[in-house]
Amino acid sequence: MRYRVFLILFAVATMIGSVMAAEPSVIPTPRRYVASEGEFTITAKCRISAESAELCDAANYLASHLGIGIADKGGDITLRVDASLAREEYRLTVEQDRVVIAGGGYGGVINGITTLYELLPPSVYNTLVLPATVDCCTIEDSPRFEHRGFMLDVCRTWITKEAVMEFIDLLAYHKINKLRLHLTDDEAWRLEIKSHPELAMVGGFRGGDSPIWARYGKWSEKWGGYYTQEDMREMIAHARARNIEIMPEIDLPGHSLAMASMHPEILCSYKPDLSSTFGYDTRSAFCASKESNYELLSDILTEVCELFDTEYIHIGGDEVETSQWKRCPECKALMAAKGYTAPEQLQAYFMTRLADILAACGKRPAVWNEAIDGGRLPESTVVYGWEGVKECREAAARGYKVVVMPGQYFYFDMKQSSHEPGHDWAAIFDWRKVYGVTPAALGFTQQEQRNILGFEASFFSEAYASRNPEKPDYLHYQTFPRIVALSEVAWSGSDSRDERSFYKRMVAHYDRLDCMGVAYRLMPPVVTYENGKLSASVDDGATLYVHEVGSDVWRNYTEPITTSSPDCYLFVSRRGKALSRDVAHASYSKRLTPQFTLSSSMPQHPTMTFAKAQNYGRLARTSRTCDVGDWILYTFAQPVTCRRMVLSTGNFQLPRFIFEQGYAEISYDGKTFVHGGQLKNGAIIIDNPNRPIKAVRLVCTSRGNGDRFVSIQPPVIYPKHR
Ligand code: TNX
Repeated sequence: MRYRVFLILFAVATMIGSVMAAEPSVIPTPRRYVASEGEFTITAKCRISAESAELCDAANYLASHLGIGIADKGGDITLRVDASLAREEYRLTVEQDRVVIAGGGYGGVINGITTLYELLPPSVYNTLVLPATVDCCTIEDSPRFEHRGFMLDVCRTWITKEAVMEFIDLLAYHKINKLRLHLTDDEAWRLEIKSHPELAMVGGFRGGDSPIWARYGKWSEKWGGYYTQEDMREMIAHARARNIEIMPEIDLPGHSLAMASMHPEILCSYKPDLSSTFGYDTRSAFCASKESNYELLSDILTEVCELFDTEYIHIGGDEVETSQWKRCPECKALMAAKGYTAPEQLQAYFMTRLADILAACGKRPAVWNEAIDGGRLPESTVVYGWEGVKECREAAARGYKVVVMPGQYFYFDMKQSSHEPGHDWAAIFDWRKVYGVTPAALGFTQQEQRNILGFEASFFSEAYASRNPEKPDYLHYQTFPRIVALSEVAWSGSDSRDERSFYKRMVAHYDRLDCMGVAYRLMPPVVTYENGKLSASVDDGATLYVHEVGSDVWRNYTEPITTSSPDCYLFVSRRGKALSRDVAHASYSKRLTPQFTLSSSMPQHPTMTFAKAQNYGRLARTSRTCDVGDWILYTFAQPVTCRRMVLSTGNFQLPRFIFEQGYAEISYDGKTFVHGGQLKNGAIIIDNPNRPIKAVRLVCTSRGNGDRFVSIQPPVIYPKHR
């Protein structure tokens, strides 16, 4: 009897199972998903039709992914605007004989299309294999936030139009609807301005004979590029078809070294002491008192306003070196005349002048959070909070609309773990931290939450230029799957989080990322060592590889390794273009910190002294830039036996403030030195020295580095393997 009941239950369960497929793993999670019976089959004969002309681009977009044609009417897949829905809301109905995607506006329809892609086999992201089936269902969905943004720094690293458009495709697949292009900075001016053509034609390139100093690993030739207005129109249209608005950022009044290198007349009118830089003027802020500056910026911003169809134009406002204004006689006079006591007030004045220019063009200002420190900007200003949650909350409390993007959650140029590339000034974090974000979890009060427009992540690209930007790999590695988590938290309404179940869904999503061709980051393999056996594992369907120290091959890892030297193996996992960082037993990354003294032909900085590096703490600095023949000497108290020693000039993670050219000399006895190789990006890696090292000297062979000092990092020294 019991057995029969069981059989009946089992039969019922399988029937339900065969009729209603399991809820597919759509990211971001839709508000409502209802499964129904049967499936819809897309064949080569199927047609798409748009019910109104405004949906033509959407129909083309869908057709290009499904590989089927478009019909004027009566298509098997219908796109519709339904005025009863909110602008970005959609209802996707899949029945056995038809599919209807209804959206409140163009964006809603695209959101429905994006979800349909996720219901299909992942080959939809390159060439969909037909026939393809979709399980019948109804999905009703709308975003939590109207602003789901991403910021791309195309200045530090030049990113071509084509590469940006490919990246836009990836953002669109994740329902990101704003792309801010950071178009100007100290290192470049990337947008054609017809009234001042030199800005992009000269300012788009650095190094070589450009007035803009080479930086970040691109030293030997003139390097860069820019977008013509025609290019930009193409990018805007490409993005708009995918429900993404491209917002320009012209970063003012600071971060303007590129502009100042071309037009020194924008700078404050005092004579700076340029002896520490051999004459190179590193001042980067527009003078706030020169009327001619506002005329120039009016020309520029007016063109920008004409080119972009956005309601807002981002005018920067971050990290202004106000020390320049404090020294400028005219800025001082202006401050006195206005009764200002702090330079922040002068910045508020500057930003307000720009806001007036924008208003004359019918646009509103968007600014980084520091811009509101010195006084009230127009009420319609949107504040982008990057420094921290505190700054975001303050802006919201003061009544500004806020885009929440604190660096410690949303700067995807940050490292994902301590031994990976990237910056670390804000935090070291992977997708899990992004996934944990909710306004409440960040501490926003109910009142403050009403002013949150949404979330934005960013990719600042200082560290990309030296890593083969001709390929998207580094950009992808830093941003995916963090963007997958951003997509979820910026879209989905719920404040509850379940990291394990989201991870499962994300791993299912990896199949899609593979088909999109994304070189995303995999979670590091877990490596354990027990009873003389070293083993590694992954839980994401990736393949594991192992590398034995001393050999140069990576082989498939298939079974635990019996060894007494666990520190002699490195593991990495890969799937598609994705990869993990390499992982070893903890003993592998141990470092040595032998006592040493630092000396140099350049005097040390008064506060960032050589002792800072000697203590293996933070950076040391010199008090002037470097010249041909300048040197830095590391003398170890005892000769050091090691497998690798890395000596770097420049800031952590960044080839900047370095010896741009030079070589290393090694001494084993502290008296005689032998050649130890050329510096690369200001650093030398000494691998497997055959004798203990007593001293190393870095010698500079180029004049200047575009800055006022050289930074010196503590040595990084790895012990020999057993
Ligand atoms: C801070 S974000 C900056 C950028 C850097 C970034 C690197 C912001 C407003 N300023 O200039 O590129 O850190 O993470």
